[in-house]
Amino acid sequence: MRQSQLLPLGGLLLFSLIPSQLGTICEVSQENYSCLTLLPLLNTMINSKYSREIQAANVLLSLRLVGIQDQSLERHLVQEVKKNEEKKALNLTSGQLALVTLALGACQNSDETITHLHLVSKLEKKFQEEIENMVIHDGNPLTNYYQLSLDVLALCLFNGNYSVTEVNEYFIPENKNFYFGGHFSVDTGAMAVLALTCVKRRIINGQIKASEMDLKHITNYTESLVKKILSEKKENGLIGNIFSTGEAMQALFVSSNYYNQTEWNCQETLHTVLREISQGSFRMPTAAAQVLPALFGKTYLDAYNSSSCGSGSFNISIQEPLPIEPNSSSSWISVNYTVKINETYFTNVTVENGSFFLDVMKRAQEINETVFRFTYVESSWGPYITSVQGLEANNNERTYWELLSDGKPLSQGVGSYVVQNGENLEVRWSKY
Ligand code: B12
Repeated sequence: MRQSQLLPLGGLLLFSLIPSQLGTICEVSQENYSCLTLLPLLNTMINSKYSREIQAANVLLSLRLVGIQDQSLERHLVQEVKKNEEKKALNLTSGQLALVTLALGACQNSDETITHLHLVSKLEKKFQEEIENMVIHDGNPLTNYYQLSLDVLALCLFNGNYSVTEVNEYFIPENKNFYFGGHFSVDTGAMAVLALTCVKRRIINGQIKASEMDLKHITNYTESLVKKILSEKKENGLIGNIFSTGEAMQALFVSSNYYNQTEWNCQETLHTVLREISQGSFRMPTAAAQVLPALFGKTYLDAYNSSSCGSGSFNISIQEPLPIEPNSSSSWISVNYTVKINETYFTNVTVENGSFFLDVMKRAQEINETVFRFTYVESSWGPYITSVQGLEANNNERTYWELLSDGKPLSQGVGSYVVQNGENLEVRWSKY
């Protein structure tokens, strides 16, 4: 354990956990938190230097916002992001390109890199393609509204072109794209609040033109989205679930005019998030990257220049991941696995204790290729199931493969959900 190298950062964390610019909304007392609380989170992100591009963009954006610098990590991430952008810019979805733009442009005094790579003008086109797809396909974007919000946010922060009237037309809070299976998506709503807040600030500062009516709509939509976010607040302070809470906090930080202080106890939320961190809930780099800015009182809106980001006057040491000890005394568990389309296909499989959902699917596929064959793509959250029995998920039709355990939807993917003995796992053909 090389903790001595990490102690200076601990000091930094104690200091930074007081989000000064948030006034009375979210004051954190120093005594409540150990200086080592955030180290697992940072280690996850910093050790993600070998990870995929969109993960890299998420991590780079987050570290830059809070002002944590590690030169070699930063170089690696910038290279990764650029390599991806140069090689297959056309393959990036709009939101991926927006994240790349945000990450490379974040906290820099000049936006040289993003200008050089023409990222903003490419993003303008991608955003238009999303709108065109909605016109043709019954209001369904190529991707989703989380990504459209990322698009508007990046275009707004880095002076791209977009139509305020178009934003108003599509970001009505009742739009179906804010809901999955009829349930409001906190992550999506939070990202939209950040985007709309950016646009509103630009209008008020006279940086873009808009009618009185447009401004009024933006204000009303933001207010309504904030209400919906707050209505997803749980008893323990989480908003939505543990993975949406960081971005929901960002949205609430920038929209404090729209609710009164009794409606949200920020300290309670923060306390629960910090407890979850110590319990290892944020082992995925993307999860860690999405929650970190809020813990430092930062939001994606701070990315527009260096003065609004963390100070950046400190360095951190990378703690290499500990080698995983081979499990010599492995035991076996038995789980039930079902694929449900119209019919139900069932099998029982035996896997090693500590296996992931993905291991169960692979084992079932070995048992019966015809019934249990499946495909997946790697994403920033790990493997995403795209087809089972050759039946492909389709955004134009809002279809996907839903993961469930004992009939309840899981809040993790097949690559990170650890299965238990006797569990009833299901992959269900669903509409969102
Ligand atoms: C949109 C969305 C969906 C859409 C994706 C299709 C579409 N139209 O785009 C739908 C509704 C189908 C969906 C499904 C699921 N989702 Co989802 N989704 C999101 C959301 C809101 C935005 C993703 C995005 O576009 N990111 C931005 C782009 C730039 O990044 P990207 O990596 O290129 O995005 C792709 C992947 O994120 C992928 N994806 C979406 N969800 C998930 C979930 C997992 C586990 C994986 C591996 C990939 C993945 O789809 C994106 C578009 O291609 C995020 C919220 C968030 N905070 O990130 C949740 C989120 C990623 N989803 C989540 C979950 C749990 C799921 C499901 C496992 C739910 C379930 N019980 O079935 C399934 C995935 C099952 C599978 N087939 O493998 C969690 C993941 C948490 C975790 N620790 O793993 C998140 C963080 C929401 C939350 N707060 O709980 N999702």
